[in-house]
Amino acid sequence: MRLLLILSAAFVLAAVPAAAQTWNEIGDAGDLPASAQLPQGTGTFNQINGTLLSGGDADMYCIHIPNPGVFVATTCGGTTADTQLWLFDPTGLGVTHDDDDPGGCGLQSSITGAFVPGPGDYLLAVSQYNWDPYDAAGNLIWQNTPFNFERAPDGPGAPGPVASWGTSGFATGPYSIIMTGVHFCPSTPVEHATWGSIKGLYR
Ligand SMILES: [Ca+2]
Ligand SMILES: [Ca+2]
Ligand SMILES: [Ca+2]
Repeated sequence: MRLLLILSAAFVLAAVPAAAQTWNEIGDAGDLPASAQLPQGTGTFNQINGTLLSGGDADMYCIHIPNPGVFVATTCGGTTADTQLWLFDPTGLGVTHDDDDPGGCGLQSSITGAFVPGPGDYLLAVSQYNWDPYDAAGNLIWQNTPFNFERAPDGPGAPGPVASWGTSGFATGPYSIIMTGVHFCPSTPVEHATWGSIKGLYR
């Protein structure tokens, strides 16, 4: 009986790594392509867990979208914080954004593949309201309103890549981003040459 228990425990422990398709933020994820975290794993990628820090925080992660038609990322049910979700291409150009869920879950956020141009590696960012991405000239890449519509970049900074974030952040605390139609990025994402600092963590 005792041996059986030990064997059972060993089996459970062995099964955990294979079942875990979650990434837990390490330290504070960066907010720009050069400092984004590169989650480590293979195959389906279901969830990111992290924390929004006080004073203004955005956390950016690499995700792979194999089929934009089924892509969804949401913080509905994943936090009580007033979040914003953002998707950028690997160079930092804006793809899509939502502040408050169009489906009405509340102040949490949901984005889909509606504006994703094709399969590939993308940068998914979460921030608190109202911590927003700016281009190099200090222009908003997305307008603040309407709050509850998913939108492609529609601000004066829409043509340029994200260069900074601002200017006031309110909500803080833990979050989970629940994802559908997402895989882990490869260890060397396509069109991206600045992952070295993150990869270095795992050597
Ligand atoms: Ca951060
Ligand atoms: Ca929100
Ligand atoms: Ca905003």
